[in-house]
Amino acid sequence: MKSHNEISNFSNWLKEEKDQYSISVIKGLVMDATRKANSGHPGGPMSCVDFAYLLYRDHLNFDPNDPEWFNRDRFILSGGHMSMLQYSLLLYIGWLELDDIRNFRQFGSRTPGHPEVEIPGVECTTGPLGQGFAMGAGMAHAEAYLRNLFTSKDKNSSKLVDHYTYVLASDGDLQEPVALGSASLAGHLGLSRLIVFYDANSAQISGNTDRSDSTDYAKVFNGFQWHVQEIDGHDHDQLNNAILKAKDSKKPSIIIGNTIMAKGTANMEGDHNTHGAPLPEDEISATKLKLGLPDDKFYFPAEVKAHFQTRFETLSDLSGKWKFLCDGFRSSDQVGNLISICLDNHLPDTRYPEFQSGESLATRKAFGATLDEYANSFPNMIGGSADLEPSNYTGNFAKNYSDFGSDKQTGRNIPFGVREFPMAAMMNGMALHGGVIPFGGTFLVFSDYERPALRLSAIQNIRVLHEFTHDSFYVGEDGPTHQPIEHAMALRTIPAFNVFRPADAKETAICFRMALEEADTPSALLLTRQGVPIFDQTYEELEPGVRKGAYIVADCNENPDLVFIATGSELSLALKTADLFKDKNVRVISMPCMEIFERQSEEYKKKVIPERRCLKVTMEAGITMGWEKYSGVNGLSIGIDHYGASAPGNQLAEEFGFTPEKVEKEIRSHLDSLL
Ligand SMILES: Cc1ncc(C[n+]2csc(CCOP(=O)(O)OP(=O)(O)O)c2C)c(N)n1
Ligand SMILES: [Mg+2]
Repeated sequence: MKSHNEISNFSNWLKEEKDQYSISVIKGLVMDATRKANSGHPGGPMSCVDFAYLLYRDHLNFDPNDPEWFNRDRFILSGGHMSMLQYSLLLYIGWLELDDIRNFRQFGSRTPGHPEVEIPGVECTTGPLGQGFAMGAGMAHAEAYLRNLFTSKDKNSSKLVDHYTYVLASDGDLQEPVALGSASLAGHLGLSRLIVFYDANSAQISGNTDRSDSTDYAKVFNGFQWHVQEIDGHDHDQLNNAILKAKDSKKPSIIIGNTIMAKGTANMEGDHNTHGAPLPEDEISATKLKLGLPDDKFYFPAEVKAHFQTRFETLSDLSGKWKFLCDGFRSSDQVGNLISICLDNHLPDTRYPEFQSGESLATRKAFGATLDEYANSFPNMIGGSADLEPSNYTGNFAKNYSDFGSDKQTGRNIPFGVREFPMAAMMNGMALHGGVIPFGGTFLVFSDYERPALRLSAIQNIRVLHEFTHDSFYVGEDGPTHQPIEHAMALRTIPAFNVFRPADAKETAICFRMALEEADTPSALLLTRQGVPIFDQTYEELEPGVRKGAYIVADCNENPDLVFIATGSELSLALKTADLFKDKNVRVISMPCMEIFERQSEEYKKKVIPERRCLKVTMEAGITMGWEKYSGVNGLSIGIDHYGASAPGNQLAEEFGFTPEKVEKEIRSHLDSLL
């Protein structure tokens, strides 16, 4: 093995020797950064750096001068704990500096504990194992859809989107069901440009993987309809060949790389204790000696950087040609329009669907009608339901725009199957890829299955649209397992996540539009199974109020004695209850989105919800916790703080006190108690 003593002669080394040495330098950086931070994960990066280095050095397409170049290959480090591996490669590219590496895991640094999407060259925030894999599948889906969409308009435009998506997954990633669920779907959908390298180092935090896992992943992925290769993950020829074969495959590919934990260390190879703790100083020194590195901290010779960058000219040419091609297409009718919507993120003009005032319509049906209207002008809108298509009213969309499938990748409906968590995580990948606006539907009660991905969408500030129907005990006969209770408020506890609970069909359409316009925020629309009355007001009359998150729907002439604040189906309950209070001044407020209301000026908020003494009553068919914020001291929250029951919804409304008469009684007795 070559050593630093010979580096003055670096240009005469064989490529293989230069590569091997560059890999050793990364190992040195990983050991030094984790040691200096006194935290981090050296073992994993040292086991899969052979793959990652060769991929970046010889295969991955990117524009060295533009980390955001649209047609770049995507690389996702699903095992985000191995962040120092990715940061080292970004240092080699030049998107990070050596000082960033020295500041590993420090406040405000560009090298946080786990990769975060804001860092140039990092495609998504990873750390929660399994989700990076699923986001990779989502990115590969977005790529396949866009490639086929462009090609269908003009086959010369097929080169506008035609990249690969690489995922580096660890043992823990594959043990997570979300990875397997998305792998199953990716195989079925034929996402052929998805390439996963599995770092099978047989070690994880608590010991060797054989304590908890005896899965034959080759068999599993074969069964998932993937192209499977199993190789020695340290053998460079095998790695290069496997990557080339994977690119050629018509199926998604997994390269199972058998590797050794902490490969190259002096005395700790294979030791699971290297997973999450810096190596001891003497082990670092001994390892550097073994690898031919000087015993310096953060050693990063210019020769290594230059060797890594020899492909940069070709890469710059590639993106330059792409930009030329793209500019040429901008003036063309069809492809130009797609570029404007998908690549430049222009929201096309649309109309709201017409709804008949005075009639009753479930807001889930209003969502379906709005989706049909919008899908027309938004070719970038793709998505579907986790096998609740008839209930979610996405069936028309599926009929009009076909299922996406391995033989029809222009299809816009994604038949997710009963895979809620993979759906939500893949949607995140699609949104991060860009070019598409993903939506996904299921029952509100199953939003719990998606929750980790909802949180990750909010952390990443991305636009995903979740449709959650059957939003209260009014679901009825299916019983308590299907009746959300704590879910609306539980979703509202996720920071930077919009929860819309529209009160009628027109509010639903406006909230849908708002969710699309919130380009940096994920949204959930909570929708009724049962019919609710459609407002008399026109869209023009409603829109300014809805856009503020909460607004006065019905008011009194004088200062109100009672202020009702309601969401969704409880707005009509509030209005009917108000009619029973002829002896009081009542104001009724619709609050379709608490988060957006909170963003309004103090002046507006006080105008809508007065500070002066009056009884504030909130109404939502869910838990009351959280509503005290608006009902205040001595206020009243009408809700349900226990599980539901199996019975027709209207009967449950009687039982649970959700009729105007019962609410009136509760309010009057509350008023009495305050005397
Ligand atoms: C969902 C989730 N659960 C738990 C963790 C904590 N954690 C981080 S890495 C890891 C397992 C590490 O094993 P492996 O994936 O094989 O990585 P290696 O030790 O090979 O680097 C765990 C449990 C996590 N990051 N995400
Ligand atoms: Mg492992």
